[in-house]
Amino acid sequence: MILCFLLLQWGTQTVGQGVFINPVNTNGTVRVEFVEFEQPLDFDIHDESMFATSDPRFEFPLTEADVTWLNSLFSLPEEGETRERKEYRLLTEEEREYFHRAVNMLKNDTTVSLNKYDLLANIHSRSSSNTAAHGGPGFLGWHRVFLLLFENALRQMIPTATLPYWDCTLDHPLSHPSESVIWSDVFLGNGDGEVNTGPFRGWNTQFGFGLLHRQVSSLRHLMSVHDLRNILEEDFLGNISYPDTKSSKNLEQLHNNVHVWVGGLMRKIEIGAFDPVFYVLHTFIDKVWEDFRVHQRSKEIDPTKDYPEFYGRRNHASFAPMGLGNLVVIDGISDVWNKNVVYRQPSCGNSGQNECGSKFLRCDHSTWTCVSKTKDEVTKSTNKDKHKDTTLSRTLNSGLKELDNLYIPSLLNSGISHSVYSDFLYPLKDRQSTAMYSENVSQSSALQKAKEIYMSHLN
Ligand SMILES: *[C@@H]1O[C@H](CO)[C@@H](O)[C@H](O)[C@H]1NC(C)=O
Ligand SMILES: *[C@@H]1O[C@H](CO)[C@@H](O)[C@H](O)[C@H]1NC(C)=O
Ligand SMILES: *[C@@H]1O[C@H](CO)[C@@H](O)[C@H](O)[C@H]1NC(C)=O
Ligand SMILES: *[C@@H]1O[C@H](CO)[C@@H](O)[C@H](O)[C@H]1NC(C)=O
Ligand SMILES: [Cu+2]
Repeated sequence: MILCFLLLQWGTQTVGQGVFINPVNTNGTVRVEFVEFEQPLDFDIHDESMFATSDPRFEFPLTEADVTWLNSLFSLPEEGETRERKEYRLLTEEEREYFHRAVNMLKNDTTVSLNKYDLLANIHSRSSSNTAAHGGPGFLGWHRVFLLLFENALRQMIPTATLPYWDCTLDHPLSHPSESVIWSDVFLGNGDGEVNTGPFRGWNTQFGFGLLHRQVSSLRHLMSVHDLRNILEEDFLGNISYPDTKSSKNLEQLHNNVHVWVGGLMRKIEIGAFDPVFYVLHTFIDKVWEDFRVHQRSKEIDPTKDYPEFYGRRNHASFAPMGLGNLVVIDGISDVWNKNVVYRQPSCGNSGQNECGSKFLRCDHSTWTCVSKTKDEVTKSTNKDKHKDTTLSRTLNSGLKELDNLYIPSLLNSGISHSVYSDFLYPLKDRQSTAMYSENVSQSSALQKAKEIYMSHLN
């Protein structure tokens, strides 16, 4: 009886393994409340050992103020509230300033535990090991919801702020992508060592991880246009996700490489979100996923009904709790999250000086694609009068690089299990055992329980 009522009220649709519950209220708000991150179910399975064991420091109890604030982030854009997410280098000076200021306002706001920026980063830390955030097909949906929470937080500070994205395929063609203008003080600040230029200079982090630091370009590689083409050759979410996909088409693995390439805080799953690079990278990944969903629609595949039956770890089962509010994993593939989001990408074709629509980009006429300018190019072309002693800053930076290296061993001593992004590969050789977990949802008591918990929250 009650169930029927709910079904009518929330407009459920049947898909794949079970029932998809649309998380949106009739008035457009998302009906969720923030629940603490204690795993409500026993997901204790033998192959969890390769994932980060949660650091007890991340698990401090949330205060009422924390929960109230986190709850306030669970809302969808209002009707007509379009959020244009542009490539970082396409932002106007004013938009860039708003984004940077809003991020810093979150960092400065200590009305919640730590501060608002770090509390959200901590939510990612807590979720890194025991939810669908990583290591499976729930990855994209989890981060899509998380981005919306962060964007809502920005807009509480500056109502017009949105998330820019860092399209690292624009940097990939450079002979030294670390020289991209993205690592200048106009954008993310320096990438070598402690961040002492740009909008996030001098930032501290939490839990003893020191000052914000990076080590760009020391390991792995950025994503390329070729990677994007590979992704778009596939048709289903399962074809571009763990556990079932080889790395050249695995969007999560491709993104892991970028995390490692940036280095420093970004290199570790548990603490990556303490560097704002996390958000501009994830917004890019989300854009790639949205392009993929458009491609799916062109082939008459409905992305809101496409969740793979072979999902690997139990945390990625359709009805496992997402770990964000009382959403479940499959809610992540809904269209509601990005309904009001528009992605704007650069393309060659503008006339005049800024062919790619930005003084920070140029058009490569041999491939007819946009490519980032380097720091030097930008300095030469736009800042002739602003004199900079690059030799001095290089010397300074190489000194800092050594400093940066010091962080890595000290982390090793801290007793944290190091799930470096690279170790996040699902062991395909273990496919036999993982197949066990892709069971009939309605027969699984744990998942049944998850469903009940979810339904009771809706009640
Ligand atoms: C939307 O509906 C929910 C559930 O009925 C209610 O709790 C919430 O206050 C409403 N929000 C607005 C903005 O009207
Ligand atoms: C954040 O606080 C610092 C130190 O008090 C201050 O210099 C800075 O202007 C503040 N930033 C914002 C965006 O409020
Ligand atoms: C893509 O996914 C579909 C549906 O799960 C599957 O049938 C197909 O074999 C996959 N293709 C590849 C190349 O893995
Ligand atoms: C799942 O289990 C239920 C209950 O035992 C059964 O009715 C249903 O046919 C099963 N579905 C599949 C796809 O095996
Ligand atoms: Cu993540």
